[in-house]
Amino acid sequence: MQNLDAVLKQHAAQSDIDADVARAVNGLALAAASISKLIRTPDSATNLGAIKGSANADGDDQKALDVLADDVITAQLHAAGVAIYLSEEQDTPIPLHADGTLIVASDPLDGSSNIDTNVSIGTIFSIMLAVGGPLQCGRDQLAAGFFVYGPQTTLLLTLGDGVLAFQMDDDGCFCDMGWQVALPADTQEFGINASNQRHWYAPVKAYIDACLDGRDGELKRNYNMRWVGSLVADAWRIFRRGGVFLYPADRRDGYSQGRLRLVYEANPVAMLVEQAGGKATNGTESILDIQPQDLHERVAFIFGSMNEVDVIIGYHS
Ligand code: AFP
Repeated sequence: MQNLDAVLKQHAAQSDIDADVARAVNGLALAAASISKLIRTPDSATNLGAIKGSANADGDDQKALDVLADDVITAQLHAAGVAIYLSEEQDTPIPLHADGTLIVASDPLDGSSNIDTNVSIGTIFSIMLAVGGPLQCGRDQLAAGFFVYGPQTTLLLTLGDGVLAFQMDDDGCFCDMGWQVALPADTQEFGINASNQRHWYAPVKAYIDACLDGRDGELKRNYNMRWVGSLVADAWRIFRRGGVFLYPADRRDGYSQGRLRLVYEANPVAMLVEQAGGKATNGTESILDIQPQDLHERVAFIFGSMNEVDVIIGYHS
């Protein structure tokens, strides 16, 4: 089995841009290995879930690990010669190298509310050409992926030609899992935070009601539900066995466009989903075709098994 380094070397041989992409992904892998070690190292003096007293661009409390992960990633992207870093933890774009060719956008620590509950958390990233500027459609991504810091430390990666999966060994090396990543087209498993049901708009409410009605309902099949509350953990499960994930827009203040951020959460996951044969939408439009207007803008995010996402789109039309 090839390890990540070998896969990136092969990719780098194709063109200069690909060589820069390979360097950036390698830098992110080094950062992820450090973050994974930080999470696993017993240290009673440091509470990684401690609130830093500062807030990110969206007013979310920053946890100690949010800031630590952001610092580690910034340092590795600087070492990798990246031009600009876009982060959930930084209000504005961070210039790194004026002669760099790439922009890397990242959610350095996804699932912060799960940090001190020993539930899987992760790092999400998107790589684009610097010439396109910070607000590019997801279709313009050159590469995307996410790391999961769970029972295993893993990476799901696309370089624009299918999806590859890696697991980190004790030396911090990411080894190919030999898994042909292909999203099953059908599923009977959905993921949504059902505590928000009273705030949902009619299409999502009707779909989830139909799922809960089971075999006697209009969808004529029984459904299961899973919700971890970490996008990376819910996404990894869906890549593994199929399913649909919904974080829709709802009537709560601040949620008229959902909760997840388009540039560094939805776009990279959507690229992986489409590369694995699935579908990603806001209910009416493909996520990858949405033109971002703001670095931290939110988007209603629905993705997963192709045929089931089509059913959900049907409820929106
Ligand atoms: P945090 O990083 O603030 O924990 O948010 C995690 C997240 O962005 C995403 O990973 C989850 O899918 C979603 O929010 C969970 O949201 P709820 O807490 O509303 O279920």
